[in-house]
Amino acid sequence: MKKGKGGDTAPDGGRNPYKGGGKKKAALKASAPVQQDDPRLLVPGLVLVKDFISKEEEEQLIQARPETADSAVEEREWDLDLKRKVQQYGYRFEHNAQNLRGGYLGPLPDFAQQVTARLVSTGLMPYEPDQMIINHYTPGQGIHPHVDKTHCFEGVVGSLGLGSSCIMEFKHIETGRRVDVFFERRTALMLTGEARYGWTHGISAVVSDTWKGVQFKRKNRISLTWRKVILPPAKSDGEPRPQPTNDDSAHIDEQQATA
Ligand SMILES: O=C(O)CCC(=O)C(=O)O
Repeated sequence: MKKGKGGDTAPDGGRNPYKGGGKKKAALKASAPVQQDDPRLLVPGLVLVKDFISKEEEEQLIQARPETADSAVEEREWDLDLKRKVQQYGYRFEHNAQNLRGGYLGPLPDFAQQVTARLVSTGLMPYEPDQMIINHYTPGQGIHPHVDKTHCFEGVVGSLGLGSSCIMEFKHIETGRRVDVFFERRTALMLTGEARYGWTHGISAVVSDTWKGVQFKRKNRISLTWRKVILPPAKSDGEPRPQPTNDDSAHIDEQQATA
């Protein structure tokens, strides 16, 4: 896609339906982060739904009860190629190549079916997500600031944190303005509009977070992130779109561990 003027392309060159920025990146340095109870006022397009799932649902997503035949996150195989453990469902995002050429792995997992359906039925997700990444962070692990690839994923991205709360750091791409958001466990966090396209989000690799003067020790944290892919158009030479595959052999460069 050709780069347009006035902010109609995203920072990574993908499509950006949000046209909110100035023409040039401001040379401002990031100031001290702002912490506020209602971050929606500071990061337009950010939606937080506290207690989106119950404690019981949280437990069952992480670990299935032995008396049930269900599986859960911890019973599935982890991809160990990144600094943190990862599972992917739906279309596989290749972290090293930053594309969806990894193919189609199969439908989103049964254990997350109920929560996935809730995201859609509540209108938080305006379409059926078909890609999910599950990240496992031990204390001291994080994810570097990034914008989810705009040429790969549609305009709404949803995440849910299990097992531990953390601070998610937002940084406005053009002004460097930083806003810290307390991302409480069991909260659904939706990136839409400006929050999706005009700000990076990341989680510092620390063992504790301080929120309003109170220190919180990180525990193991698992996050579920739902996205809808933008499939590349079928090529005129007949090369097919990503197809079901179990090829798990892609090398992943840790430095490029963007989402
Ligand atoms: O762990 C999280 O809550 C965020 C994950 C994320 O940003 C991603 O996988 O792109």
